[in-house]
Amino acid sequence: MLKIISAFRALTAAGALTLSVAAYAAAADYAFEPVSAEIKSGKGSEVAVRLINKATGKPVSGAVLFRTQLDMSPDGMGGMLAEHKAMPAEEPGVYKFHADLSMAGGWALKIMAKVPGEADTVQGTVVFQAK
Ligand SMILES: [Cu+2]
Repeated sequence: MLKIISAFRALTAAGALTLSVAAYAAAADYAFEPVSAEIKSGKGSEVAVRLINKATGKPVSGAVLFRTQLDMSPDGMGGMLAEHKAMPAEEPGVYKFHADLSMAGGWALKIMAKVPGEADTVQGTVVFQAK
């Protein structure tokens, strides 16, 4: 009986491991990239990212970017945040924001998103240069 139980436990553990690896691979199939890595410093700057499916190379529409942070971590100022507001989508797979960038330099948009058909949260960090 003990042997059967431990065999079952081993099987369950192996199954759980396979599942989590598969889920990770699926979320990693997506990437956020800058529409243009160079943006304007100042108020109302346009910050846009494109979500692509890495397997097909195609843009992915309909994602919900439920959490975003825009900060200057690329220039060692992770505590420096910028107010930003989501704008209506105009192009498939492109997610646009208006941001008030108080300083020129490197800005990172950190994103957590729900993608249609993907159970796991997709995360991304996109770096921009404000001039
Ligand atoms: Cu700064």
